[in-house]
Amino acid sequence: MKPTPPQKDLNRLVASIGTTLDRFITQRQQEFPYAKGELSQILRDVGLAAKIVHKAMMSSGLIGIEGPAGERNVQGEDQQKLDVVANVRFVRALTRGQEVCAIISEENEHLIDTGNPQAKYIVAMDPLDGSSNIDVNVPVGTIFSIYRRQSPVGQPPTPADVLQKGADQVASGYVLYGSSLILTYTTGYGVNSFTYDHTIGEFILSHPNLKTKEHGQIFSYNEGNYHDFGQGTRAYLQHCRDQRYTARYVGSLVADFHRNLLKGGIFFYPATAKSPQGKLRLLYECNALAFLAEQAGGQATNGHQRILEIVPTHIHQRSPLIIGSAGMVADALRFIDQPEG
Ligand code: AHM
Ligand code: MG
Repeated sequence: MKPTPPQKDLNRLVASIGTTLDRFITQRQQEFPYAKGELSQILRDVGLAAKIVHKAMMSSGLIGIEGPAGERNVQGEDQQKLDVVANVRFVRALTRGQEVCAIISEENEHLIDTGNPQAKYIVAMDPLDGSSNIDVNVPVGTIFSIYRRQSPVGQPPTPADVLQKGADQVASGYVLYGSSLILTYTTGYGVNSFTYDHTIGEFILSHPNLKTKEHGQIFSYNEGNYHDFGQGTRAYLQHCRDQRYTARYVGSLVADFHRNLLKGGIFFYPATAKSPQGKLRLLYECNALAFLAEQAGGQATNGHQRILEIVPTHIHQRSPLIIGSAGMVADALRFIDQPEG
């Protein structure tokens, strides 16, 4: 018999790997007696697709899937090849999981009927957000929102199924393909974030019950749009400068949001001359992050209304977005509400 190693070595050798995404989802399953495991399966499908997209991304420079695909998406923006890859991977994973009857994607003009009429859920997603950053190796993300369908189970889903306000989301989250691969989600019971351990192929709980600061020190917006912003917004941004806050803007919403969530801060994408309704999409960008922000103690508004209360009229509808630490968003609204003069 071999001698037993000293206890401290043994502890190191068999240290707990932590809680895997799968185990965490199973443990939290009892929060959804009505869901019978379908919602959990969707979250697992998202995790699987994220790993596959991450793998494609890691070798994109080698196998030639960086750069434009030569098509334009429904928003008239150039589709990058990885956008297309991510869209296919997520749509396939969610379709094969059989718990989703319809998908709305930034990359598809119309609702995708997954051919699962018995399924109770709808997913709205931006499969690869921050796509202009793909071919320069800057972090990008996937954003997703999950809703219960409105139409009766067994029938084909309709666009009305997805035109629900953000407050009706049953879950939302994002994947951040950054210096590590991170999956963050909420089902309305707090925000939890998982980091991918590639040596064992699992997401491990790394940021349990995330709460954002009431006030942070970071402000994030595209300075090139400054002169297009309303007077109140410009006054608040000047206030941020006067306070000597730190300016940080990646240009990938997921990355900017994740940093501000962890460190405390505020992100702006107001209406501009080029995008009079704002640039970001309500159903698969703003709502998902607004749900997460609120669950983490933050706030999200379009400048006049809580994001989660906006009733959408179009699946690709845009919205201005101001999101982040609750105290900073409240300060911004005070500046924005002041009469012009
Ligand atoms: P995309 O979904 O086509 O990638 O566009 C959304 C992105 C966000 O990730 C980011 O916050 C914003 O557009 C950046 O826009 P801009 O380059 O105008 O500052
Ligand atoms: Mg995109």
